[in-house]
Amino acid sequence: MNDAPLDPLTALRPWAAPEVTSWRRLPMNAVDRRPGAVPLDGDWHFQLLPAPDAPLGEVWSSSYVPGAWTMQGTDDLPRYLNIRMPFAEFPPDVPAANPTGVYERGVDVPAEWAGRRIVLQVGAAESVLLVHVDGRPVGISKDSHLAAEFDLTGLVRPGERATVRLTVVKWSDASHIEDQDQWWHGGITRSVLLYAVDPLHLADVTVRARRDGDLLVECRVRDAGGPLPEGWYVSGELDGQPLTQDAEFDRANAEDERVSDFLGEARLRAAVADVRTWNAETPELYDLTVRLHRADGTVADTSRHRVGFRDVEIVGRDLLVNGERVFIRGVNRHDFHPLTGRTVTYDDMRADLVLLKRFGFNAIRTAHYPNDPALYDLADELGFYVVDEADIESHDHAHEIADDPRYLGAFVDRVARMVLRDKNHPSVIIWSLGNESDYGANHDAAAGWVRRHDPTRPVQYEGAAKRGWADPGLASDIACPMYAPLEECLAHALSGTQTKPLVQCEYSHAMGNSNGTLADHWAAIEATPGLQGGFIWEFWDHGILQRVNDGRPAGRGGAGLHDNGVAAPGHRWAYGGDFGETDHDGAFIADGVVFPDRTPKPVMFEHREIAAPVRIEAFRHEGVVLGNHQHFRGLEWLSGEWELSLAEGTTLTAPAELPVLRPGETAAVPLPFVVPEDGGEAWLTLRVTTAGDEPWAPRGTVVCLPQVRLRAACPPAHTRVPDGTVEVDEDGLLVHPLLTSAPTLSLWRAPTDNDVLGGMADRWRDWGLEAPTREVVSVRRSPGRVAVVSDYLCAGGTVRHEQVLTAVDGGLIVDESAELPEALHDVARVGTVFETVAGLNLLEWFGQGPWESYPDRAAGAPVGHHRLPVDELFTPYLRPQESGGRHGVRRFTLSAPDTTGLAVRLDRARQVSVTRHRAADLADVAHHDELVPRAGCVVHIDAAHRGLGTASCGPDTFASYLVAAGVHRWSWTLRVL
Ligand code: IPT
Repeated sequence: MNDAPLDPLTALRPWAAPEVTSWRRLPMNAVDRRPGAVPLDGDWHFQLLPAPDAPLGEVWSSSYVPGAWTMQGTDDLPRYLNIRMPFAEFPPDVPAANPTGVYERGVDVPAEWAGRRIVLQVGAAESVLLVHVDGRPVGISKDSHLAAEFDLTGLVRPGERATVRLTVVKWSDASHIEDQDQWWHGGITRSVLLYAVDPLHLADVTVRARRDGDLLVECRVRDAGGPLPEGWYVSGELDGQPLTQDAEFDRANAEDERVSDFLGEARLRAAVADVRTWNAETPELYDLTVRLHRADGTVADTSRHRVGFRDVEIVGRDLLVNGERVFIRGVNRHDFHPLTGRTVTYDDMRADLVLLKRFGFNAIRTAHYPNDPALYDLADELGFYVVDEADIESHDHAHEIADDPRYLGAFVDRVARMVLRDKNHPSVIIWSLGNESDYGANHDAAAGWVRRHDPTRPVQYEGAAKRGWADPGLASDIACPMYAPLEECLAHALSGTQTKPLVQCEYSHAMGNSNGTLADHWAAIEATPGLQGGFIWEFWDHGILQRVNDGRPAGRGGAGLHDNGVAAPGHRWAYGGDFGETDHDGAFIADGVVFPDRTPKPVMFEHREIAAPVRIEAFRHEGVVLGNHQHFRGLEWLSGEWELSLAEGTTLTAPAELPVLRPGETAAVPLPFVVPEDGGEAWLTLRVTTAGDEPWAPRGTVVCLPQVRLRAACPPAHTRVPDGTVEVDEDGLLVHPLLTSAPTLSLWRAPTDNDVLGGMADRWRDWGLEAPTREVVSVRRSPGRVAVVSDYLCAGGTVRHEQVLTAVDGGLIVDESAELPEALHDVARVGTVFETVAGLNLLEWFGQGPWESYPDRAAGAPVGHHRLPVDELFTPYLRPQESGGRHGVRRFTLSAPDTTGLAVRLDRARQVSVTRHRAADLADVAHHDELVPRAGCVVHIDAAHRGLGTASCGPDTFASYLVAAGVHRWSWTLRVL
């Protein structure tokens, strides 16, 4: 029997009561209280109980705040499930086994806080927070991604020590509406602090700053003790210039009999002349200070804000920022960290945003909850358009909850508190009501609240847009589908029935080796009025750094245990199932454009080029036409250098003078080079870098590499007159001193995540493409030439392969063909594979690079002379899969440090890969750390290679990137260096 006195905070089991969204929690507001506060971050006494009503034990351990206990050595480990809830109970119920963290610490309340109003702020706790001070109940809060404040005045004594206890219950009714696609954790994941204000204080400040320079600051004032004292007033200044008090508003308020003595309202105004407007390209900010004065003029409270003047409107079917139809080059971002799980620092967030800026992104959707508050400060400062999303995703029980009145309060509460917190950020251009929660009356209620409270921004909700892009109902001003096929978007934009801007809230799923057809999407978006962009899913691969020996998260001590996307020996990036969960969604959590340590994946370079602010529009006679593709900026912040790459020569460079161009303008620029007569295929690249330091990039950072071909290649004039000898074995396989495995036909690749989840991998397995049986049909020898015909017998059909090996001066020409029967209409690749001796560790090539590229993800890899160590060619996707390919390769050498090696010249630009892994090596393991590199190189030369697409969640690649049945021909020459 537990004879402890009944605790009101637990007695009503608030963790299974959706009607209880909070108890005695203070209203959300936009006043920043961090300056002058007492931080309570650090080690807290900690106990993990098996259930919220379990008795406290005797033994305390410690846990670091902010942080998730699931990442700090408890037996309650992270768990990944996407849609399905991790327990069977139906909303609002939760399992009896319900990990509950009890955090406790002493807090010295400063003596000088006597007479002040003392407030506790808990940055975020998931999913229910119960607060006690010195054993007395203080309050309750839900919403794992917004701060909760509680008034401790009268409960703590200035000059004395108080014991603060924060009880965090992991599973609750709220978990059912926090069913986002991410790891489940438990803990206090954002900072905790204590602050004091004068009883007479600013309860909230709302800033409205328009692009015409009109500034309105609305202040709400309260006195903790009750009625406001006589004579208070507010003042303010913007960049040092005093604001005007809105006397007319004061007069109207004074005459309004509804206005009581308990709530003070005041307005400040300014009309800023020659205002520098805010947009994502030039995020101009002004400093605003608001002061609340007592009658005698002394200052009772101060609030500081950074203000951006800008307008967001929807006109017709266009979303306009400052009157411009801007493109939304967005990404979905979670608060994620591989060492802490969910807790991110200011520096982490800055690093995220700096990286995104450098790769051409201009927008963030805070998937799927309000991100850490500092994110929005950084977005204001660095320049991002933010779709701010409320913490609502009821994926597993979406239909039941959307209309469940018990959850009505929670929906409105979550949306309203987000708006109250973030309303002053110029970066926030759209409010989102949440994610994947069906569509019901609860959404319309939340939308109604926002429309009344903040008429200055559009509202969006994908679940509403689902019912019809032209008529999403009350809850969405934007047609914001997810993973809609491009042809459907185009059809809608061209239909004549479009009424809303079309901005996909999620598209181009970045799981593993992915994001095929991104350039095709953008070509269509930029060419089609009505289409305005979207948000790639997603920024991070959420791999948690894990020790392999004991399966524990490395935690905060794991700093530095990774490099270039790869976990240090003895460690790996954990995904679903790696913490012993039997029910999980595997590597679906690893679907970002950056690795868990923020190393950019190759798609980032693709994106950078697609978003290029300056582009080569055309090549005419002796010049090129350059265009400015920004919305607000000229080119003066950029500098350029021309590079001329000759296939049969080197790369010449010359400084480039960028023309003065306003957004949307083009100009012809003379060619800086006389293109030499010889040298074969010629490419001109404009290497565009930052001319000076930008807040997100030092001077000289590459911004884009637009390119144009000046001269095509002449088809190689092979002389096929045999000269020398060709050695083959009894099976007709080439015997060569540098090859450990002869060139044979390859039809398969290690399935990418898209291949697996899109069903291609299964089909290829059924067809037996991985290891067909090779049967020699004929080997015909003539002087200096061997012609080998073989059949590759697959369950799905027989592929006839012909290989003619001709010895020529100093080398070998390999002419090949493969005939795929109709049944094999969509294979991974058709090409040659061979393996080399060890020691050939450097690849030099003329073709696209230097980073990985594939047929449908090749817009960002310029053609040129590239060189990389073989070990750096491979991209370490978390779940090993086809990787390391280079598109458009014309020729390459593979050499040892003593410059011996081999040289390969291709008949035309082809997909090539050089790695340490056979396709089967990759397909056989689940994690990168299980791969054992081979000493030699595995070389693929593909006549055709299937595009990547995005079929792990969304559309597959386009038909034009598939490998067709029928006859494929290719040829290449092999020489010894
Ligand atoms: C969509 C989700 O909104 C997102 O959180 C993530 O799960 C993404 O898919 C895939 O990684 S929902 C999906 C069922 C279309």
